Amino acid sequence: MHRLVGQYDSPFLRRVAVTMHYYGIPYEREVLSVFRNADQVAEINPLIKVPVLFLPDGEKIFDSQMILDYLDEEAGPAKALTPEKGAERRAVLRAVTIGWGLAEKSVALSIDKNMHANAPSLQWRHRVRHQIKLALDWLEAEADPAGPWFFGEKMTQADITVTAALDHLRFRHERELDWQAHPRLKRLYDAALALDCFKAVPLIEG
Ligand SMILES: N[C@@H](CCC(=O)N[C@@H](CS)C(=O)NCC(=O)O)C(=O)O
Repeated sequence: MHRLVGQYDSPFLRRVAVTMHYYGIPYEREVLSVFRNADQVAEINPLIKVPVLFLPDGEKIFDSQMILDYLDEEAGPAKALTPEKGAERRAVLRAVTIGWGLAEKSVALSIDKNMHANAPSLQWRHRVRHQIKLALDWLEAEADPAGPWFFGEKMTQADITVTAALDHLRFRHERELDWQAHPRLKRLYDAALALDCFKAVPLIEG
């Protein structure tokens, strides 16, 4: 059995877990917090980061993008949510990178609010909020106008990653979201959250 280390409130872990449900790859989870259980996480990953995926034979993979790469290989090219090669692959990865980066900025803002509450760098916080806005605007402009998914009729990893990032933003920093300005993102977000693979991985602190 695969073992996935981390909490569902991590957008990085969540996009991995949703993808595993989508591919029908079962896993058990080890719920460790990178803050409360930092020593245990450090024994697993020297960067003290999640997600980490243990394969059934004990091999481990760090970082959500590396894990998705492995999962795509397991699923095979016909089912993989990231095309195997060429311009189509690069287009999906381009959108995934901005969605993944959006998640990174949303998490950075949470860490800043929790850990630097007494000494905030307003300049840095302003920069992160600006990066979040620009990423949202870019995703909105690039998403297929007719939808329902980022690339039209076919769901890809871009939809899962962007939805995991948007849901983290909604959960932690709702003020940063302006759904009226981003109707294409709202449509794909609603469509993705209605899928069984997303329902199986609720955004909870644990
Ligand atoms: N690039 C990594 C980022 C993972 C990441 O930053 N995870 C957060 C949890 S949401 C974490 O472990 N933060 C602890 C830290 O960076 O100190 C990935 O995509 O997996």
